[in-house]
Amino acid sequence: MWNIPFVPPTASEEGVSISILYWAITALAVVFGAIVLFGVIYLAVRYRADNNAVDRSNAVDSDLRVELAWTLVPLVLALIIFGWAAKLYADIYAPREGYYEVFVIGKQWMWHCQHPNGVRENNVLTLPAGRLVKASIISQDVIHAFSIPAFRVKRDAVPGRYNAMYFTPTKPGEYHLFCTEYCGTKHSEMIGKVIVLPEEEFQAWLEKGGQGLATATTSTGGGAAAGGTLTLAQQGEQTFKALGCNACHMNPNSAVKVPDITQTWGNDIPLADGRTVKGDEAYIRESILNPGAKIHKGFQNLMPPYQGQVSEEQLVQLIAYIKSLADSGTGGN
Ligand code: HEC
Ligand SMILES: [Cu+2]
Repeated sequence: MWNIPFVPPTASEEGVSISILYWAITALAVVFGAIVLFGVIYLAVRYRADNNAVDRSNAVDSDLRVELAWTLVPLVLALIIFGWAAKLYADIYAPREGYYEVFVIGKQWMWHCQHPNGVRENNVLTLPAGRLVKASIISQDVIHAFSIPAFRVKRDAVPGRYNAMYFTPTKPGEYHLFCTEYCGTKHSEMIGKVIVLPEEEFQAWLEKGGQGLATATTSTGGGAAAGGTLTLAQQGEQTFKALGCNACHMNPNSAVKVPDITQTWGNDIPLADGRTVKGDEAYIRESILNPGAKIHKGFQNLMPPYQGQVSEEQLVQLIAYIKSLADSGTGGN
């Protein structure tokens, strides 16, 4: 009982700022609480019924200065806290640049994590210290929530949608990982750990394909190609072929006229109904599962829907592959 810490360790840049905000709000609450508490005690004692020492004639029943003070001071304080908290919120949830990306898939009842170089981990997430991390989070079944108290971050894992959050781990060590959204019988067992390694150790760990640590649940990526693990994008390329996507896409002899998917990622996609959408994870995901929902302008609804035929893991791979086509200069802008 007594080894439960009063606050969790603070092991991310964002966590430090959030802790400062948290203690500032606590301090304000204590100060105002004390003013009210001691004010009540003082007035109750001074104006008690049998105290004849006080003059009760001409009692003041309003004073504009006092009313303005107790309205404006809390208003200004509340606005400062709002602005401060909104900035910290945006640091975690608004898009940022220059990150290391991991994909997190929640399922009843475990966390599955995928690194860009192909390393996979179950209920463990290994991260480098001192680097901005983007976690792209999705669920395979019900709503879960991915929570790392030591970093002061959490985000819902929602089926059908990629939710992102950003944070910068600072201190190497081992931290708790929780599901914080009730998700069924074994919700309380949906726990794991986040391991933060110094940058060089992390690189060495990645190169060894995620081996070498006491994380028996870690496994290397699919397809044992010569030379080691396949990257996430390479796994995606294999999945692409395995599902027969290349019968139409990336095939110069395709009988069906298809959009150039090297031009999909990061570009504005014109749709047949006149709208324009961004070629992001959500668009690619929907284009695979339910292609008819958004038809690329100038093309026909000839792609079969893959709903129910691809797993979340395969979708993450396919997205990484299509993204890599744009990044590698074979297309893109
Ligand atoms: C029978 C041919 C065919 C197959 C097989 C096929 N597609 Fe398509 N795909 C199309 C056509 C036609 C479109 C354009 C119409 C549309 O937007 O649905 C398209 C559109 C797309 C788009 C949107 C691209 C953009 O820039 O708008 C993506 C992404 C995509 N396909 C991925 C895949 C993946 C991944 C697979 C395999 C799981 C696959 N396709 C299998 C024919 C095919
Ligand atoms: Cu859960």
